[in-house]
Amino acid sequence: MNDPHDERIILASRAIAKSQNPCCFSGAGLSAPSGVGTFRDPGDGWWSRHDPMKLASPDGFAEDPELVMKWYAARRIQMAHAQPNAGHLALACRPDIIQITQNTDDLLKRAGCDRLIQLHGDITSDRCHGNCGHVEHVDMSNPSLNRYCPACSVWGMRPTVTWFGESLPTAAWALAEEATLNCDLMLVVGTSAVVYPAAALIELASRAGATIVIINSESTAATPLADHELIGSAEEILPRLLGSG
Ligand code: BJW
Repeated sequence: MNDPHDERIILASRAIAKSQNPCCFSGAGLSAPSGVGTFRDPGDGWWSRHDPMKLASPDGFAEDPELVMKWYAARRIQMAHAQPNAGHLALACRPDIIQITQNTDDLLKRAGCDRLIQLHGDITSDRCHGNCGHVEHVDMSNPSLNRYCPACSVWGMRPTVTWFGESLPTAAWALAEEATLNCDLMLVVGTSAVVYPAAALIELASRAGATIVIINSESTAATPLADHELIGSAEEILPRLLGSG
């Protein structure tokens, strides 16, 4: 008897093969098999152990900058030891797929994805919180902790990522909206789809008529929008779906 999971993968593969203009919208679940922590997985997600507003908001940084930078240092060291997994590599084998990611790690980049839009910034650099524009590359295996901005002396340097209450990087958002409106199929990989405005891209793609293919270890807030939903690990499903495994 045919495995219904295999049949679902075959049907979704056919939709991808027919697509002229595919894009991929990803989240922390894509990097989870590489050993990078997710935010909302019960038990081991960061937000099930810590208050997100204390670690990922301007108010949290103002209140306890040492706590915030220590948390980022721990994540950066975790990422420095991580390698792209089979999911990242399968996506990199398809340069026609524009990558829109909420992930701030560099695993898609290291896998070889060139058409990459990072909606929540890039954890591999720090920028001046005072907005003088100074940016510094971070040694991910030995990240710096709190320091004043060396360019304008304002307190202090912080990760070049988007925190709660902050606007998304304007250029990245514009590119993501354009890619979403132009795509005829969107892969939605490893995201709980609860953080806005990023999650609104799935609704935008769906309303514009794109086929939505979700790959996630469980159902999510985006499930009602799915034309194809494949429940399982991204590193196992993506290579099969994209013909590289
Ligand atoms: C697997 C797997 C495997 C595991 N295989 N799958 C409209 C409505 C409601 C609220 C708002 C709204 N508009 C704005 C808001 C407020 C807020 C928001 O959305 N809050 C909601 C959470 C309630 N949004 C914002 O504040 C945003 N800014 C903004 O809107 O600016 C305008 C504004 C200005 C002023 C005032 C108000 C608004 C900014 C959002 C910033 C998000 N920042 C973070 C942390 C920083 C980045 C970093 O340090 O790296 O970004 S939070 C965190 O969530 C991170 C992620 O990018 C983001 C999304 O998480 P993601 O990727 O979906 O991960 P998880 O953990 O949630 O899900 C993982 C999934 O994978 C799970 O489903 C697993 O099952 C699955 N999985 N292993 C496949 N192997």
